[in-house]
Amino acid sequence: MATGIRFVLGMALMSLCLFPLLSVGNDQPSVGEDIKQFDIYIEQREVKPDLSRIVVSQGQWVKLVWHSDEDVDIHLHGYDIQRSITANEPGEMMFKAYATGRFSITSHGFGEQQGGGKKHHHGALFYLEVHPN
Ligand SMILES: [Cu+2]
Repeated sequence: MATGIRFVLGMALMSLCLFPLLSVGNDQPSVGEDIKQFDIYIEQREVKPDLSRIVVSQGQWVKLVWHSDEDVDIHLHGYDIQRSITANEPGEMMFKAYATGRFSITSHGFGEQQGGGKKHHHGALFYLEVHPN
């Protein structure tokens, strides 16, 4: 009985260990890998309903789907991912949460993107928290 359980645990641990090796250099999830999706709505330059943070576990695939009533560039700091979101068109940002920590997600210039000097909105829209397993 006990050895049976130990065997199952061993297999589970082994697959956990092998998975990162298999997915190195892959920016797409493998078939069957779980993706956590969050839909984020921006209205009048604010996230609605109010959102302070998104919490995921390390190694989790995350898909942020942005809905904005205005053109905006979104920047996930730390992971340094940027996406230009078009007004009223869902925009996706997908990544694997490989690094733990707290990362701010900011907007770079709502609409007024002429002249090269994009405005960096200093207040974060919200934070991504990646907790260790
Ligand atoms: Cu930024």
